[in-house]
Amino acid sequence: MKLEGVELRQVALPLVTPFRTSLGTQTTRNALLVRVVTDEGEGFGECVAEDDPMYCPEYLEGAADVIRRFFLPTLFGLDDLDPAGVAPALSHLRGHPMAKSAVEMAVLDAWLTSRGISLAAHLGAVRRSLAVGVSVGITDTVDDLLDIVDKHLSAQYARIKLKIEPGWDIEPVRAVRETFGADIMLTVDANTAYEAGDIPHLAKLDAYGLTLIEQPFDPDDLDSHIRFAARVDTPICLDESITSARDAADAIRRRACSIINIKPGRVGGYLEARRIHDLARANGIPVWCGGMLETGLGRAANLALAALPGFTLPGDISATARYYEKDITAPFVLADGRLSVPQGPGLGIAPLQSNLADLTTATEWIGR
Ligand code: OSB
Ligand code: MG
Repeated sequence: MKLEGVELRQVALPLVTPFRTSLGTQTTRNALLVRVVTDEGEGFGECVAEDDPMYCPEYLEGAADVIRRFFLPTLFGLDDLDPAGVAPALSHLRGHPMAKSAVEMAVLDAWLTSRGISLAAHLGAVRRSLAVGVSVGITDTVDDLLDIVDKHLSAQYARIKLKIEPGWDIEPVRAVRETFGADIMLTVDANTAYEAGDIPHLAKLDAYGLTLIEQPFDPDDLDSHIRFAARVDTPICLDESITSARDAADAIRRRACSIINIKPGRVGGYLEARRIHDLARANGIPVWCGGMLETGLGRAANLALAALPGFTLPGDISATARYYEKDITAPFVLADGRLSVPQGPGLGIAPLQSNLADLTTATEWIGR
């Protein structure tokens, strides 16, 4: 396959409700779409970097810049482009996993579509529908939180994840557990908001039967995760700390986590995500698919990945209505608490042209 040109498209999707985490409050999802045009057809990728480098060092404008300035000149020079060749071709360029993932995703979509193969089948999916979870932001009051959790449980989400930060941790967890009972699957995500000195406080979470505690400490502070994991019964899950299969192997070996959140963007692509899945599975470590408030394109690809056998916990892959009134694709709708895994060639879903036009804020064509 030969790359003929790439369209970089910025889209802006207003969120149905602001999403507050320990990192800040978000009201609009700005995303970067990558459309590759090849001699065998087209494909779409989504870059999950955010406006600001707070969750990770990447940010949207930087991702667009590194793609146009460094990735594309390299890829235009290849005579035979295939999905497995994207990461090796870009490996001399350090970092920027979310930008790399978006380009690899677009090449996967184009290549698989021209061969009539779904991303799910290509990755090794074993399920056609998945129970999914929902990530609940920090609210002004515990009563507001209970109302939101109640609504999500009524919609049959299989797992509730509460965002926590210092001052919003034990109390909301206790209230949700007391109100909705021992049977709901409940987790928390701190997005690195704590320090080693908080371990005695965080250990109180052990009383609430959480399925996991996600990323309490800095991405590079494996040591505190190791100490915390040794002190509590609740499994520790890493998100921000894991940026490659090598990181995952290291964290597992050092017992910094017993569960891994896999986000393809964070680890440089769906193929590296599958390698982490394979490694975790070989080590008896459950994985689940994290989310970055994806548009329908990223959601379709995440569903394909999360249908692999080692994804034994519900992912942060919620129905479209939890995020957006209008998405760039047809909406994903929960049925009995489950989402269907797209089965068509490539991503199995394409943008709705009129929605895409309405939500686009900028486009740029880069020819070979
Ligand atoms: O830490 O998992 C996270 C969203 C943006 C950045 C980081 C995270 C999240 C979420 C939302 O928790 C997951 C989703 O529903 O897309
Ligand atoms: Mg997280």
